[in-house]
Amino acid sequence: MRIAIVCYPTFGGSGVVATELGLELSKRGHQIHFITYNQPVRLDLLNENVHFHEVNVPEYPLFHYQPYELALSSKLVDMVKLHKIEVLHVHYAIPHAYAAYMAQKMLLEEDIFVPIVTTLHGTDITLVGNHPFYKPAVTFSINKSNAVTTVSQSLKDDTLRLFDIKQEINVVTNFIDLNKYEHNFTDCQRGVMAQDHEKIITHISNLRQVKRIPDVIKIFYNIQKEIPSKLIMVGEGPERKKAEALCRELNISHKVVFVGNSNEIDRILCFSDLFLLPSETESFGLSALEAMASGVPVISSDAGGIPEVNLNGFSGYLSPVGGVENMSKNAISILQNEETLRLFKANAKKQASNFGISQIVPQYEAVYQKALKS
Ligand code: GMT
Repeated sequence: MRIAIVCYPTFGGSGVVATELGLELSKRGHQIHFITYNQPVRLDLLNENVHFHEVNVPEYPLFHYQPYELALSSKLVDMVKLHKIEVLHVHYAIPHAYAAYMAQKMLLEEDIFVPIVTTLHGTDITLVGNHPFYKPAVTFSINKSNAVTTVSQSLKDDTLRLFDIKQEINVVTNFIDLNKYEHNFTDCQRGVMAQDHEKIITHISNLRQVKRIPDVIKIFYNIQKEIPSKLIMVGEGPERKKAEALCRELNISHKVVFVGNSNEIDRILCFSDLFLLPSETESFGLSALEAMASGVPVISSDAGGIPEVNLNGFSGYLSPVGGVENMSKNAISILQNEETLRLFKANAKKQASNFGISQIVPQYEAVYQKALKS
């Protein structure tokens, strides 16, 4: 099949999922065309099955906001005609589903039909898309898609609760290439981050408010009082400065390393002992799955789709949002006993194996086939 994938090319989970999906589809013989404003961050390898087309938005001083949707729609029309694209798969509804609908309409004028598959990722529904300024357009473009998927059951429930949806919604969960996270815990160069007797705690996100970054710092503050440890903060975002200030206030700056955005998540997770994800809302929690695939147990909130990924008392622990004391206690209970830690690490890996890429990608292929018949 010739498939166009539209996504955000940044470090966010939706772009990562879209990129990994495209690469796996290409290995299965499909022709994949990424259409976005930059080459996706995890797309380092273009080959005869993987292509990248950049959406350019020319600057014009009249515009206070540059019309990205317009440029994207036009690009989609051109690419569908040039490469005989059979399916448009858009990740994150805003504004991709809307732009795809316009492209579909323009192509129909020339008797070309290309179905739209929209994958909802989370904040396009729970935070941004739900805003009254966007809601009518988001509802419209979801309903006009030929197939709709969500990355968890929880996100499907939220979509049906918050929007007037006439479309069937298929749950196709996020996934992971388990091979990328196969490593030996004794060979991870953990010495670069901590001394032998110290445990390594990790948090990875875009450091936005929804991730409750101050909770991450406070949980670590409680942990390090009981267990010699270091905290690695991966990612960039608006909460970073506040987090650094909180570390100074709590006098733990020397134990916390902010590494910024990284393309070496697998290396960092390789030497991590525990992952923290206390988010306010989370449709899935891809970073938690990446941690688990590396054999890192997860201390998280029970928000949104996280309980579908992290199993309480097995791969880690779940607590109510804001339950810093509870999360700290659970973290310490895992870290303070080597045998318990080993068990949780093994369980985390086992739980992650339910989300292997080869189990999930055929589900998208089935959705494409269905959309083609619509
Ligand atoms: O978490 C973010 O703020 C980034 C956002 C995105 O669109 O990239 O992540 C969302 O999609 C990910 C991939 O499907 C999910 O794993 C995240 O849980 C989801 N984030 C939220 O729902 C807050």
